[in-house]
Amino acid sequence: ALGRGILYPRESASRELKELTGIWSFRADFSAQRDKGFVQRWHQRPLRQSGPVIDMPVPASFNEITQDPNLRKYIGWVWYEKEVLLPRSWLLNALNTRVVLRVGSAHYYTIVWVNGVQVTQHEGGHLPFEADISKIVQGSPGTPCRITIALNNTLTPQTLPPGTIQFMRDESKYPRGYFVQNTKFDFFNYAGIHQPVVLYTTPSVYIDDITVTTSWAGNIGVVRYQVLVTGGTHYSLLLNLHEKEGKVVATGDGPIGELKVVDPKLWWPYLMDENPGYLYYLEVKLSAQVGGNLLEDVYTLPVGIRTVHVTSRQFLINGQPFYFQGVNKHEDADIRGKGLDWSLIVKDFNLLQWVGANSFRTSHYPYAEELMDLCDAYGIVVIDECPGVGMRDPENFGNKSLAHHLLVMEELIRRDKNRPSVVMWSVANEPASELTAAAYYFKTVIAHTKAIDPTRPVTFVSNANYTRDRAAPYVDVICVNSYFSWYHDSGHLEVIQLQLNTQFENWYETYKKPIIQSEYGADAIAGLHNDPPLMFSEEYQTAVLKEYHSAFDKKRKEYVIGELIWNFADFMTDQGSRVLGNKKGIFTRQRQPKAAAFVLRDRYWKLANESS
Ligand code: BDP
Repeated sequence: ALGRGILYPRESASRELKELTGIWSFRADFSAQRDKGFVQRWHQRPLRQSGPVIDMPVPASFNEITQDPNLRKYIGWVWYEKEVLLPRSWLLNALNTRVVLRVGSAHYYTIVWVNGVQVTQHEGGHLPFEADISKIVQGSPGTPCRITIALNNTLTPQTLPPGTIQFMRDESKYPRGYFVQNTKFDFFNYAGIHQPVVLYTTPSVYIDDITVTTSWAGNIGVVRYQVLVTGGTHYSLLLNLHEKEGKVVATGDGPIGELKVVDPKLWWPYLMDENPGYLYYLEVKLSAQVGGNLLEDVYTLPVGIRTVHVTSRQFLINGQPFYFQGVNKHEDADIRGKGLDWSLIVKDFNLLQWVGANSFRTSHYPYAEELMDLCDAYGIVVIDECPGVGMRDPENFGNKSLAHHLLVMEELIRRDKNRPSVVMWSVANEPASELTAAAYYFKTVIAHTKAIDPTRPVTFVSNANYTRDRAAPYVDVICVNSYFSWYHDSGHLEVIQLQLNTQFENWYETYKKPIIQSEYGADAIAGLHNDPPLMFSEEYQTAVLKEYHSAFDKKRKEYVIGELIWNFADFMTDQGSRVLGNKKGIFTRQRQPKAAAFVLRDRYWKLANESS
């Protein structure tokens, strides 16, 4: 277990926050071994003194910011740096202030220095990490705080997602030392500091983590809480649960307890209630005595009261059958790549609501906390997926991969465990689950996930044959992807209903578990038309969708519990067989609707009206 928390940094009466969003200095290490930065110790002096630096926005992927094709496809170490001045009150250790540096996410392997001293390192993109830097910055008040972040986007068979580096040694064909990164997943391996870097303060005795689980019975809602305090042992805790406008509905004290709410307003998904995504706020107040001083720490956590259960045929939220009418997304957009972008986030929520989607899967990695917050607030249900994608080779199922996979699940659950929107964990997408090694591997990953979070079902997304899938026995919900009349029987729309029906029946008869169609779709290049429908035209994409929908409707009232279109929007991939990326979006990459978006919109609103 990780032993400590990673609460989202929020300002409060006891906590200040400084966002380091904006322009950082940047230098990619183009030396043959990519090791010049370490040999020359670039972190020891300001980066600009090491050689030429360029301006780089944070958060953003670095790949598409400049006109340099070599930076777009760069593999290896890149260096970022920012100098900041800290307020005097942060620097006087007499005030028992703790200064923390937090990176929302950086892809992939990251080392962080402050004023030349290494403060942390982290493996894996998408998830946050932090370091207490008080000792370093408080030693030298008045000097700027120089934050250096080196990150390496190289993927190996043991990373998540995995990849391989291939050296091209034939010097009659490739320049000396030439290498490429190969991956088996279908999106561009954007890299950089993708989510905000912040500095924040807490008192030296502080609220380190909060875990809540919720339930309700009759007219009583129950919020069970556990608070982890770090930095001291003599403290007291007071808690209250209040409504947005401040009305307190329950109070408690101590690190573990239960709050009871009379006539609770439950957290309901979008379209299931007039007021979806209802949140209460759990305010935790810590008081501690440190050397004659009274310290106080305050942290407020949004809480939604809801339950999740899975039966052999249904997915129940608050005891009501829930049908996932949703999408798969990517963190992907022009210019910024996978970097957090508020305009894009809010636009995407508007589009989700417009299309009538009540849910999405975070294909194929965890998404930004800022976006997850809106899922909680709008009632958009989330299947929270880890970066287990492109695991197609036996080397991806060894002990080292497994140990890392378990750690990633711990980090993901630690970050998202309190979110009412998250109703299920997905531990992988389309792994080679027919391999012998996959059986033990996924049995272990799924058991570990359930041990850390016993409150949520667990799945992974399969595209294996139902008779040969060795991981499916361990999941609560079967998630299957299929591309009938696309990758198989290309152009033959008439096979879809038959094949989909067979697929559903085979899986259900084998496992007696509810099934989500976790991907289906077809590429369409916006503006390309052909009737009769031909592949890549908007007409073909809509025709594929309609065939799938007819088949869903036959099994929907039985055990098919959801449909997630592939994909919400067009997105960038590696170069190869794709035309400037994957075009299976119902929206373009710029978020304009294709004909398929209107088809899905009609369907989703019809389903919503049927069930209300
Ligand atoms: C599925 C993958 C997804 C791809 C999609 C496709 O899960 O990442 O983008 O196919 O080929 O197999 O469009």
